[in-house]
Amino acid sequence: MIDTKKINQAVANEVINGLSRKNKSLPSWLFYDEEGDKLFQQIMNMPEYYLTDSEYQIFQNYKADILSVFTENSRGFNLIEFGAGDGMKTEVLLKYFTSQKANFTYKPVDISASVLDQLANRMKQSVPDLSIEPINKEYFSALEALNSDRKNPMIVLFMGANIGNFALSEAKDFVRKIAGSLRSQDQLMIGFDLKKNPNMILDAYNDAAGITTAFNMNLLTRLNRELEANFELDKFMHYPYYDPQTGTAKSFIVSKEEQTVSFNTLNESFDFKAWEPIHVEFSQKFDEEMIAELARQAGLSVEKYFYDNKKYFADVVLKK
Ligand code: AVI
Repeated sequence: MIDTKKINQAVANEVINGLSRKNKSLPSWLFYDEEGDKLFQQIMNMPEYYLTDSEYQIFQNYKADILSVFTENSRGFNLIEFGAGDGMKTEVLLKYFTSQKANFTYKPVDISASVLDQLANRMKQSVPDLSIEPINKEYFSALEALNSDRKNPMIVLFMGANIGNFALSEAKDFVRKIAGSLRSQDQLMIGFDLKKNPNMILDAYNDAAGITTAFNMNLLTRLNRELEANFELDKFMHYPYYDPQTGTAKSFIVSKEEQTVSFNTLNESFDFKAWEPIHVEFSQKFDEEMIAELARQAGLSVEKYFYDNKKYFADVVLKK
């Protein structure tokens, strides 16, 4: 590989591995460059994208019950959040917990220092009394570091249906790994998007205004910019799919014709057949049986389900 220019090696590796496969695929984290972050914010405001409102409603309706569950073992706790994003929903809980004088420290974890800075600034403004200690580490190094020195129980939050962006087998590994760091008084709260009318799910990943299409196609723009690829966007299309039996939603970018795409910085090119898909995202939907199985295989039990009014979404507290 030619490496004379400054390229993002992680992105380059994903492209080389993913586009060389018989069934082409690219990981969904590639969506989130600066433009992708903005488009995702817009998706969350689309009428079809019910997920954000559903989880927001859960926190509004059950913030007091959530605090009771979090404090049943100990008055003090560390609140560790993986993948907090802009913190809009977490803020509901943090404001309430602080107003109730709960004894806790909020520890958002992210590998991006700028994401943490933005989050900390937001919280300083909106929840001035909050005790916050951002952790600029990879998720599991953060848990390891926390475990080496703590008195209070920890509660790990992984909300916003982020668990659905793993393949189911990877989601199981992920929960098992978190469980390995939990002690008997600790808890884990995960946000799950639930199985529902398949058309509603499909629409959430195919909004009429075309924001999800723009979000997915932006991945190609990113590769054109960062790796000097020559994807012609009008020769590809966004194709969402949902299987109501397995609960798996997938997004594909499909090549509309036979073509070759070159990557200047990699000195590589990849051939596409007409209608050949690149799988770019899982958005797994769950039911209670699947959630119980996910917990069981990690040696955890389900302590409490919190649902929105329409049962579109659930935040579920698990414990050892
Ligand atoms: C971040 N994640 C939970 C979103 C989802 O619903 O899977 C990402 C997304 N992709 C397209 N629309 C939203």
